[in-house]
Amino acid sequence: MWDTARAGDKGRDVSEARDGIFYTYLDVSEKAHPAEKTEKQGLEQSCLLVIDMIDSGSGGHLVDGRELPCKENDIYVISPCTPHRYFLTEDSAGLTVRRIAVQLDCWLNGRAADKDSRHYCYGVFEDGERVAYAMLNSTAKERISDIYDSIECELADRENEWKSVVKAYITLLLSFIGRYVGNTIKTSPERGEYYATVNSAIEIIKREFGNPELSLEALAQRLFLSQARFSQIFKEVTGGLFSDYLREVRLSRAAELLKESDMTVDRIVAECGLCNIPSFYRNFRNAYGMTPQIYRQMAKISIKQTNINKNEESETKQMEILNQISANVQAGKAKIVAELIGQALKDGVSASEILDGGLLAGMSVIGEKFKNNEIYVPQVLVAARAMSKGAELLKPHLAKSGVRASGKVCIGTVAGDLHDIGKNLVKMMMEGKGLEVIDLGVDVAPERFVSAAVNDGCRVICLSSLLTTTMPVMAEVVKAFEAAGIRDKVKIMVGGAPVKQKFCDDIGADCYTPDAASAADAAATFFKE
Ligand code: B1M
Repeated sequence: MWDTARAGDKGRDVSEARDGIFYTYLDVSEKAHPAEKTEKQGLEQSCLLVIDMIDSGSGGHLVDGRELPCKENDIYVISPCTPHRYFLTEDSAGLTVRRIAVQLDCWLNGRAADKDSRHYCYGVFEDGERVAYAMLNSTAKERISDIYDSIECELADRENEWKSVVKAYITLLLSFIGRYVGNTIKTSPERGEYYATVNSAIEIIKREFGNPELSLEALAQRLFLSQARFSQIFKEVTGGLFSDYLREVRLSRAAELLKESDMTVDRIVAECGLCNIPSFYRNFRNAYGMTPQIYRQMAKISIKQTNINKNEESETKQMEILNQISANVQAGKAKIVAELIGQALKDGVSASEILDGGLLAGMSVIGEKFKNNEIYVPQVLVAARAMSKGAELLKPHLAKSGVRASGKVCIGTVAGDLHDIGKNLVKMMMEGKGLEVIDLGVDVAPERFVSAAVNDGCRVICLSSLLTTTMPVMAEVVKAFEAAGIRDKVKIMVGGAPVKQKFCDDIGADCYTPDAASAADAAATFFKE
C-alpha cells in the first residue's frame, strides 16, 4: 500500500476519501508556475493529465458514458476532456486509487530567449523509436523527476510498469501540446538551443499560417533574433529555407481544404495566408504536379475508392464471422457460437444476417450431411443445441421493425414430429412483434390446437412440420376446427421445410410462409384485419 506518512514527508502527496473511494494523489501539479499556483483551487479537471492505478479493491468506473469494471492493479491513462469517475458497486471491496495528476500547460518552452528552456530534452516516441526531441522547461523537468523519484521510492515493485506508462504519457503530452510527432525534423540534444528556436517558430507557423503578415522578418522579430541569424539557424536545423517551409505548410493546408471541403479557391487562398491566386496556382502546380481543381477531383475519386475498399473490407470481415458462426454451429460449439454472435453484433452485423448467414446456414449443412449419412443423431443434436442457444441471444434484436401488433397466437409442431427449432424461431419472431404466443410444444395432437383456440382465445393457429410423414396431420388440424364449428373464427398458418404453398391451398389452411420472419409479419397482419 501507498505509505502516506512517508510520502507526506516529502510534502507533495494528498489523501482524500470521496464517495467511499480513497484517493492518494501524487500531486505534481502543485509545482506549477507561480501565476498558476493561485489558480490551483479553481483548476479545471480538463487541464489535468491523470494516471491512475487501482491500488486495492474493486469497483467500477465511468469512462465516456460507459460503465466498466475496475480492479486492483489496473492502470488507466486518462486523457483530459474524457469524462471519467470511479464508483463502488454492490460487490465492491472498497477502492483505493493512486493518482498522478500533471498540469497540461507550462511544460514546453521552445524559446531560446527564455533562460529556462535548455534544461531538459525528452524524446517523442513512436513504436519505440525516438522520432523527435522536444525541449521541456525546468518546471516540467522537476515534475518528471518527481514522478520518477516517487516511483522509485514508493513503488519499487511496480517500477517498470509505471515508468513505461509515465513515458507513454509524457510522449502523449508532448505530441498533444507541441505536435512534434510527424515532424520530420531530427536533431541532437546538443543542438537544443537552435532546436528550441526553430521549434517555437514551427509552432507559431502551424498556429498562425493563415495570417498573411507572418513572414521571416516578423517571426525573427518575435524570437528576438535578426532576420539573417534566424534564417541561418532555421537552415542549420531543418536543412531547408524558412520561406519554403512556410509555403509548404500553407500549401498542404490548402490541399487538405481542397480535399475535405467545398470552399472556393479564393477562400482557400485567403484562409491559408497565401498571397494571391496566380502565385497559389503556380506554387501548387510545382508542389503537387497538377492544378488545384484536378487535385480536388482526384482526391474525391480516391476518397470514393477508399470508401468502396472499406465497404469491401467490412463485407469480407462480416462474411468471415458468419462463416465462423456456421462452422461452430456445425461443430456444436454453443459457447463459441455465443461469443461470435456477441462479436458480430458489436461489429454491426444485423441479427437477421447472423440468423440466416450464420445459424441457419450451419444447420442446413448439418441437414445435408444427416441426409447423406455422413453424420448421425448425436451430432445433429449438439448442432441443434448450438443453433438454439445462438437464436436465444438474437431474440432481443430480432423482429423489432415492421408492423407491431397485439393478439394471441398458439403454435406447435404437429403430432409425430419432434423438431422444434423452426417452431421456436417462429415463436420468437412473433413475440418480437408484440404478439402473445402460447407454445404447445412438439408432437401436438389436432384437438389440442382446438382447445387452445376455445379455452385460451387464440385467433391464429400456427402449425410446424419438418417431416413429410407428419404433414398430413396439418390437414387433420384444419378438419378438427371444422368439426368444432369454429373454422371461420381462426386463421390457420402452416410452415416447415417440406411445406409449400400448394400444400397449404390443398388442405384449406389460410397462410403459408417459408420462414419465421414472414410468419410473424403475416400473423401481425391477421390481427390488423
Ligand atoms: Co430430423 N430430419 N429427424 N432431426 N432434422 C430433418 C427434418 C431431415 C430433412 C433430415 C434429412 O434427412 N435431410 C429429415 C426429414 C426428411 C423428410 O421427412 N423429408 C429428418 C429425419 C428423417 C429425422 C428422423 C426421422 C431421423 C431418424 O430418427 N431416423 C428423426 C425424426 C424424429 C421425429 O421428429 N419424430 C429426426 C430427428 C432429429 C433430431 C431430434 C436429431 C433433430 C431435431 C432437434 C430439435 O428440433 N430439437 C433433427 C434435426 C435438427 C434435423 C435437421 C438437421 C435440422 C432441422 C432444423 O432444426 N432446421 C433437418 C434437416 C434440415 O432441415 N436441413 C432434419 C433449422 C430450422 C430453423 O429450420 O425447422 O425448417 P426449420 O424452420 C424454418 C422454416 O421451415 C420455417 O421457419 C424456419 C426458418 O426461419 N418454419 C415455419 C418452421 N416452422 C414454421 C411454421 C410456420 C412458418 C414457417 O408457420 C406456422
